[in-house]
Amino acid sequence: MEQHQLAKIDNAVLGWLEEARENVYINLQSALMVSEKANRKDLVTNVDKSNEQYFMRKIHALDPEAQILGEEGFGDAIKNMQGHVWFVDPIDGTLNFVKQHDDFAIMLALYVDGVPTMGWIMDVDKNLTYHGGPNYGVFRNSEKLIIPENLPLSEGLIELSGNRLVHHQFRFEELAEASLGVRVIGSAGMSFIKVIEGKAIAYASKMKPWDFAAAKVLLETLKMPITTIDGKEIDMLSSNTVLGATPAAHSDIVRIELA
Ligand code: 2AM
Ligand code: CA
Ligand code: CA
Repeated sequence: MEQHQLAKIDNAVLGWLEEARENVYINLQSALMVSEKANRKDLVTNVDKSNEQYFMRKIHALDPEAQILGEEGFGDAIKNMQGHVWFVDPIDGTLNFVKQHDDFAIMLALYVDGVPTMGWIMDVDKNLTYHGGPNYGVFRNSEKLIIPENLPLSEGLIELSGNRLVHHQFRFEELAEASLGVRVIGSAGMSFIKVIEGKAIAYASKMKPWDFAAAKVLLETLKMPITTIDGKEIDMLSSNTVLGATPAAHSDIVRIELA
């Protein structure tokens, strides 16, 4: 897609994100409606649902032919990556949203015939949106971001998932020992932001497509690899154990995981 088309889509999505953020704070003034999905740690609120429905309406109006994959099920049952495919995570880090009212994100991504094209991750509490793509650049609000320093695992902080620790996925002790330290935020989007900004050298977790779709666009644009934890290409239509990192840390971590 050409730059002016990407800019038009970017401006539209940035407007939707502002509206969705307003919806978050309006609802935080009253009691949230919280319910459990798969288990007591897997929550959904009325805001997750209303944000997703809002994005569905807006995407359909902007891009009528598109297929949309949304976490809360208001989108389409997608079988392939042909044409325009949008990914929507209406609130990422719902436990943080409910318990902390901060460290949660809203994420969208656009792929065209399987090619990562544009991604958006909004840190809702700080009102910072990380957005862009390979033919566009990566921005934090209006500020262009540069490629983070290519630090190895031994020289950086690694973001991991608390749930994966509980379930003994990853060689957690070895990664913790080999890095400068482990950080656990509780939101895939917020963890990926740390990597995008060069504050952490890697993030790894088992994730669904809407958890990693935007980050894949943004990290690859910043020349950072994002693959499965054993270094293979990600399947965009299923759960994957995903690793996004600086090139140096990526090979360090894959080596540890495959050892
Ligand atoms: P969510 O809040 O949108 O569900 C927290 O550990 C991070 O992992 C959040 O980004 C959360 O997204 C995501 N997450 C929670 N449960 C998950 C699951 N069963 N599979 C994949 N990702 C999950
Ligand atoms: Ca999520
Ligand atoms: Ca979510």
